[in-house]
Amino acid sequence: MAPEKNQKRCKGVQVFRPFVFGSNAKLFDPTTNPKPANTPEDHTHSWEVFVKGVDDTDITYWCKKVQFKLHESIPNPVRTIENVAPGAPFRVFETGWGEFEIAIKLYYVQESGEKPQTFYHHLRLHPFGTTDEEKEAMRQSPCIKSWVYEEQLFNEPYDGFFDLLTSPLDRSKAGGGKGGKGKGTKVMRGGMVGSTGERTALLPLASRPGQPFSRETEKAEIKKLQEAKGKVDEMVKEVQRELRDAEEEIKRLREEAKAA
Ligand code: SLL
Repeated sequence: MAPEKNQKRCKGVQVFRPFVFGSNAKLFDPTTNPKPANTPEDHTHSWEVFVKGVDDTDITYWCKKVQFKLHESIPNPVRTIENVAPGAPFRVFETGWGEFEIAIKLYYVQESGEKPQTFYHHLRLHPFGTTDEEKEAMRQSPCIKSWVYEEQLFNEPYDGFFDLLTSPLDRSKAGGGKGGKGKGTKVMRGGMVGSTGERTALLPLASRPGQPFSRETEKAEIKKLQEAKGKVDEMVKEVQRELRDAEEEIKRLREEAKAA
């Protein structure tokens, strides 16, 4: 939808807002995760798919609603979630037996003038990972989590939307309920004061249980990438050495053949 009349775009400005999407799944188990009444016989797991802010920050000032398109075998597969409280996730709970691709469509607030955007999440019910250790750790865990950190970019936003993006949360609407103070406020590990429902593009300094994305994990990821790059550079050098040796060998053989 178009923003209000006479609005100009902020030239050369790009605003990003981090968010997380993904799924959590649990195997039914009589003691730890009992099957709710009336769950079909063949359903083996309960699961949820969600879109939310990092560390429960607010995304509702730019994301108005989220549509989750589930597998056609599920009753009413298109689920639209809106009117969530700042800091609360957009999410759908379900039960089932199989993994599939979920189409997630983000609808932006009217002020943005942005068209909806779709991306995909593969619902995971079973342990996965690239290494045996990763898979084993998941096997031990009571919940199969498949979470993705993402950044929403707003390129040259309209003036009004830029103001909305960059103005602080109206405390009266904060997650803490009436008055907005108190319940929603927490001190994050690492010394930052944050609030459930806060509007921010900052990542928390450190991770905490259930909140894996932080500057700490970002640093660890960068280190892993740098190490991998170091290894690739080394492999490239090795191949270049082999190539040089092979070229020298060809040259030597050619000269030998010429002399013969
Ligand atoms: C598979 N391609 O074969 C996938 C399909 C479908 C999952 C998975 C049904 C839930 C319901 C359900 O779990 N479908 O009956 O409500 O693995």
